[in-house]
Amino acid sequence: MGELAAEQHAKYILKVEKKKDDIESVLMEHLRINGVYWGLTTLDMLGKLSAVDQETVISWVMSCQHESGGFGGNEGHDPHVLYTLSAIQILALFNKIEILDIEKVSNYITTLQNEDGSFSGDKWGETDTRFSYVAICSLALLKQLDKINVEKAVKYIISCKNLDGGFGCTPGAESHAGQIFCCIGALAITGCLHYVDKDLLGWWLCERQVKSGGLNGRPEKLPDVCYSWWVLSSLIMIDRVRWIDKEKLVKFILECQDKENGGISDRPDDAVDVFHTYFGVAGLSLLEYPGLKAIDPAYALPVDVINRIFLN
Ligand code: GRG
Repeated sequence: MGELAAEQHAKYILKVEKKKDDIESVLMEHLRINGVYWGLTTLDMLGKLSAVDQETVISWVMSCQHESGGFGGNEGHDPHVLYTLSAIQILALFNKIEILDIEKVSNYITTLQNEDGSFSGDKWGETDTRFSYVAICSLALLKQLDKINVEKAVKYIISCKNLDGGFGCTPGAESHAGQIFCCIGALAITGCLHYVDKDLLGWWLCERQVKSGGLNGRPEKLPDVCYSWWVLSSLIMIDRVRWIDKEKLVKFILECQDKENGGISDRPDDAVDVFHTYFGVAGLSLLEYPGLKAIDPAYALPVDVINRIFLN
């Protein structure tokens, strides 16, 4: 198992960031801004954010903004609330939120709230609890939460709660760890975790740990490093993280590293990518692995960044 190959992971992220024509970059072209957020947050947790040229990143992020105020996944792409959160998070990492036209960005997000309290991801109207989280997290980071109907947003999220204690993407949809993160994160940010049956949900979440120590996203599925984030952050927010075997999970994540060339994969011996590298390092940070900056389980940004925004 060994240790976290921190230097190699930082090198891997810096290298991927520069590449534009390999298969991973082509596949991620439409959501490049998400990839940049994953990469930069990983570098920050590893204490290596200063290796990046801030100015270049910031001017590229701003070039992804649409006249509506929302951000696209890449230059010239249509805006979506998922990409808008990544843009805000990247600027937050560099302490540059103030360069945004906050009114314009928050108006874009506000117009996506529907009558029933749910959020659409963009003007085409699909609703999903992912978009509720993203809208709430974005507006909270911009200190503009009072622009939406928070009570209705919370009511909608609660309507997505299932009998097993978990949450799905819409009312009645199957519980899934990714959606649970979104619902619990949104409820944590809005101070509404009292609506959650913490023991019932904590039980469902800790049952996600399989023999190898890794976590899956729902019953009978394979473990995947990304659930080290979705499941663990939720367990921390509801104060039940002691219900999983932390040591075994650390071991599983470390087994998914490419120790030579850097990067972390979904499962041992698979190909690495930026998404799993981020979730692996973020999971280790939540597990208090030595040498990593702490990450906030609700905002998915380093705790010092969150403190700078809310305590200053
Ligand atoms: C800022 C961290 C952060 C997130 C933004 C986009 C988003 C908000 C949340 C996504 C939550 C989510 C639904 C995550 C799950 C992603 C995933 C690996 C889905 C795979 O689903 P399946 O059905 O995989 O292919 P399983 O593991 O169920 O077989």
